[in-house]
Amino acid sequence: MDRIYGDDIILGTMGNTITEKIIERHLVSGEMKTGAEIGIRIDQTLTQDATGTMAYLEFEAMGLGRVKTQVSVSYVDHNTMQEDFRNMDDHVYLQTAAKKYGVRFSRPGNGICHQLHLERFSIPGSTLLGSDSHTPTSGGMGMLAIGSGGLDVAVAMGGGPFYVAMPAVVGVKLTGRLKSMVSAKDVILTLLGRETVKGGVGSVYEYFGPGVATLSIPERATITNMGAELGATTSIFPADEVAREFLYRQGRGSVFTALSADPDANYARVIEIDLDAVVPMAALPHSPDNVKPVSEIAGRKLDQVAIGSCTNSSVNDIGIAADIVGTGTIADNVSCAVSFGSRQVMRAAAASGLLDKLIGSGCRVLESACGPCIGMGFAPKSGGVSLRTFNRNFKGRSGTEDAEVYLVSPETAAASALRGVITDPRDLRMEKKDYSGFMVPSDTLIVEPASEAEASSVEVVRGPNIKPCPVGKPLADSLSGPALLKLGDGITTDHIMPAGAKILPLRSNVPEIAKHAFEYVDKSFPERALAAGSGFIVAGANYGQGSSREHAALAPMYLGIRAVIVKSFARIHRANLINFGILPLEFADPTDYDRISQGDEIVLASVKTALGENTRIKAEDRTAGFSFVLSARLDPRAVRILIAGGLLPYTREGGK
Ligand code: MIC
Ligand code: SF4
Repeated sequence: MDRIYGDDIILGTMGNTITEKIIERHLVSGEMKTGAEIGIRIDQTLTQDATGTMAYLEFEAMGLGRVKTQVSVSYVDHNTMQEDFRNMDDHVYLQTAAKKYGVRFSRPGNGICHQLHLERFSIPGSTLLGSDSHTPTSGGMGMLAIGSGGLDVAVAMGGGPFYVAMPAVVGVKLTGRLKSMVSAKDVILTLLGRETVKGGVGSVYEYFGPGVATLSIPERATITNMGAELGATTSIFPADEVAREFLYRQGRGSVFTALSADPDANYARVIEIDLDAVVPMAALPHSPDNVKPVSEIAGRKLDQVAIGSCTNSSVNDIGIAADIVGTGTIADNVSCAVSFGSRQVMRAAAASGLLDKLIGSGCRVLESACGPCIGMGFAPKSGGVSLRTFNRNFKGRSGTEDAEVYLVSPETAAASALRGVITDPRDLRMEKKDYSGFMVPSDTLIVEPASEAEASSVEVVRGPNIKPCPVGKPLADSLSGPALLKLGDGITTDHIMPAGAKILPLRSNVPEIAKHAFEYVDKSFPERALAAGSGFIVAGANYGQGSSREHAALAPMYLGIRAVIVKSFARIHRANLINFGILPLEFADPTDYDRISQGDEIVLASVKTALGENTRIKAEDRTAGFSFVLSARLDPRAVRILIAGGLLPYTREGGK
């Protein structure tokens, strides 16, 4: 056991950060040297429906049997539309697989995985691995909570370690207290403005200082949730009296462990944020780091407001929004929708009168699920301006390609919905009330797994839309083919493998979903890739930022992509490429990127030998007639996985 119940504190050697203390207690392999690969034991896992079907198919394909973690939960929250049999088939597969393999199952309608996990399962000092990039939400409760691809979660469910580069720990010192109508969302937007969407790659953001105690657990979780947009490995807060009180109210006081960094903890660098000085902020289209104070964009007309998502759907987020819109009615030019993070929040809203305020003001009340955040309905009109309390505003993610999506706090969203134009909520001169006392914990929609003895009689039900996970081919010594796409900087997983109401139902069917790869970038890509039989993607910096969806690696693999050649990668996507046998390569000299054109014939001769020796890889552009050097930065285990054709065949062959 890694956790100590009651009032004990987690001790480590002196001078340690919280991150180091938790890693030290979970270290299975490697040395805790920044950048070096470490293997850590995982106490808890979470999956959601859009990544979960593949994760359980992979768990089955590796023959792992029953889960070996302390807690594993399978949530259904992303696709709850059930517009035809496919979606419900996924849910039935997930429910029966959970029952058989020892996983708790959170039924559709129960809420969003991250909000639910924070409420019902988070434990300070434990490790959590989730097949969703916003898994760090539980870092608000002092967990080391990391997002990854489904295959890594499948391995962790089977008791295997999770491998990751030992992060640099960046200290974020909070002082002061947030002013009225300024919120935790404004804190993380401020940080994103400073650090950018790639500023956190290879780092954990660890919060400390006197300002921490002024923030509630859901406020801390808003900050750790959207820390994913920094590209960080995760973000974490101490576990203090505020955490104890939250767990106590959730009926889980016994799992509390106090957790803080040593006074002489060593951070790689320290950022200071004076909460008194934070002002309402907005991320402008089309990137979460494109931030400006709301006061600078006030007055812009809008069409839509959406309140909810795993970033901002706690009872106090909904509370302030309802209190604001409840003072009047939603402006005629605005359609305003609200989704609650969990059924617990929804019931608290009903019991406290907040729901009545929302309905009375003209809000549209949606199910407790991801909903509009992942383009499942509520798409804006053509060129529409939408204000959302969400965490991502990548082009097209809302379901409308030319929509202008702004990310804001619930305060700013509600004030703007009321006035019909972007509004600085401080103009309303209101105070936030605390509705957390209305929360009554309930696990009615959580189904317990079968006992080990009963598990053998549980049949896993697979509908016709559920196809096996494709398996990669062992690495050939030489790779050749055309540069099928040449893309710029900041390509997101929403570009590579879009989501939304049309494509999400295909998550359990790789041959079908692959037809939509790069759909909004270049519709002809899947056909050209299949015709070429083998090829490459060339791109700029921070390739693969955003989601943990392994479909962004699986679909290109299925279409014959053998290597992705870029200036730099986002962490989770790079790991997913390795897991599916696609070489993640970086230009040794980034100016070589400019010399390659889409369609050029690229050859990587003796790549397998080069990888084995972990040397740099020589490449040739036969069309333009020049040679260039690529660097792979792979540790020995990743090399073995790539040579085997991916983590599935590697694990099957007994690789560790
Ligand atoms: C997202 O917010 O992009 C998602 C949808 O939750 C993804 C997971 C997925 O694509 O299923 C994520 O954040 O990892
Ligand atoms: Fe769901 Fe949106 Fe959160 Fe992703 S970011 S888990 S789609 S609510």
